[in-house]
Amino acid sequence: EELLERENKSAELIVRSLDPLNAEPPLDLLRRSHITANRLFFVRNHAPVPQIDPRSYRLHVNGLVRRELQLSLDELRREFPIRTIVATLQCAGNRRQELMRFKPIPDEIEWHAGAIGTAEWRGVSLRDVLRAAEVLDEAQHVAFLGLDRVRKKDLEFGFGGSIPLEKALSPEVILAFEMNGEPLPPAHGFPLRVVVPGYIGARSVKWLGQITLQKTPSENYFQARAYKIFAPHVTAETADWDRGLTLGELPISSVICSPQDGSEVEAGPLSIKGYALSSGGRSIERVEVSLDGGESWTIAELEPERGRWAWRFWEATLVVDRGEREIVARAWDSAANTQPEEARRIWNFKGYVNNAWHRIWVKVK
Ligand code: MTE
Ligand code: MO
Repeated sequence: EELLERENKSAELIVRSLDPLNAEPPLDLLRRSHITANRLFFVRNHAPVPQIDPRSYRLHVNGLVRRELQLSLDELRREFPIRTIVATLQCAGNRRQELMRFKPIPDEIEWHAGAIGTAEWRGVSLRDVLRAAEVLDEAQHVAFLGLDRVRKKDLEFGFGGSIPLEKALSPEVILAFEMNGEPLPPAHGFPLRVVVPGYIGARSVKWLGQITLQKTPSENYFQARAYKIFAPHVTAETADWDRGLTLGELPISSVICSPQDGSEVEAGPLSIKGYALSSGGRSIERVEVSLDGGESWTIAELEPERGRWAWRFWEATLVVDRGEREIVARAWDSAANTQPEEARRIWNFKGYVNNAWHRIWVKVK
C-alpha cells in the first residue's frame, strides 16, 4: 500500500508484483469511467522506475536521418504543434489468467482483464518530430529505447521496441508528456513516453530516451525475442524464435466487467457491462452477449464512440434464472472481425493476446 501511495496509485489496485511494480484495477472500477483515472490505470514495469531530471533530459533522434536531434522538453513543446488524443493502451498479456487456467504459463504475470486503460494523452506527434529530423529513404522502422534498466541474467539494458515507419508517420502516434491533464506520472514514463494507439502496450515505450530510424526492426530483447506468438503445441524449449509472429497491432476483443466472474447476483433482469476494443483503429460495430454458450445472442447497447483509438463501452440487460450461469460476450468490428471461441485454441506459451470470447460464471440467487 505504501508503494502504491508513493506512485500515486489507488490502494484498490490488484498488485501482481511489487518490485518492479505491476498492478491492475478491478474490472468494476475500470468500467466506471470511459477515461481511466491515473490512480487506477494499470502499470506494467519490467524494471524499477528511473529518476529523470526534466531539466537535463534530452530526447535523442538518430539513425537514418539527415539531421540528428537532441531535444529538451521545452524545445519539444515550443517547436512542434501540441496534440491530444484519447487512446486505449492494452498489455499483450491482458487476460493471460484465462490461458493459464487451461495450461500453466510459468514466470509470467497472471493478468486478469484489467491490464488496459484509456487516457487523454497530450504531447507532440511523432510524425512532426520525424519530419524535423528529415528521415532518409532507406529507413523502414522506428526504434524506441527507454531509460529504465532491465536485468536479464548477466545483461542490463534499456527496454525497447520498434514500429514500422508507416505507423510512426500516422497522426495518432504521440510523444506524450501529459496524461489526463497531469504531467506524465513517474510510473507511466515521466517525463516522456511514446503512445502507439492500436499496438500492444509494449511498443508504447516509457521514459523514452532515444528514437532511432533503421532499416530493420529493433534488436532489443522485447522486440526480437519477447512478444512473439507461437502455436499451442510449441514450448519455450521447442520454439524457433525467428519464426514466432512478432506482435504489433492488437486483435479485436471484448470483456465483461460487471458482474464480476464468480460473483452472486439476483434472479431477474441483470445488467451486464463491459468494454470492447477493435483492431487497426476500426470501429466496434456490435457486441453480443449469450447465456447459452453462444447458441443465441443478444445485441448490447454501445456507448457513443469517442475517437477511433479508444475502447467502446457496452451494456446489455438479460433475464437470468437461478443457478450457476455462464455469461459470454464477443464483439464485431467494421471489417466483420470477431473473436475466437475458445482461449485454449489460441493458448501460447508466453500467454499473449488472448482475445477469446469472454466467459464468466455467476451464481444466480
Ligand atoms: N517502457 C519501458 N521503458 N519499460 C517498460 O517496462 N513496459 C511496456 C510499455 N512501456 C515498459 C515500457 C509494457 S509491456 C506495457 S503494457 C506498457 O508500457 C504499460 O504502460 P503503463 O504502465 O503506462 O500502463
Ligand atoms: Mo505489456
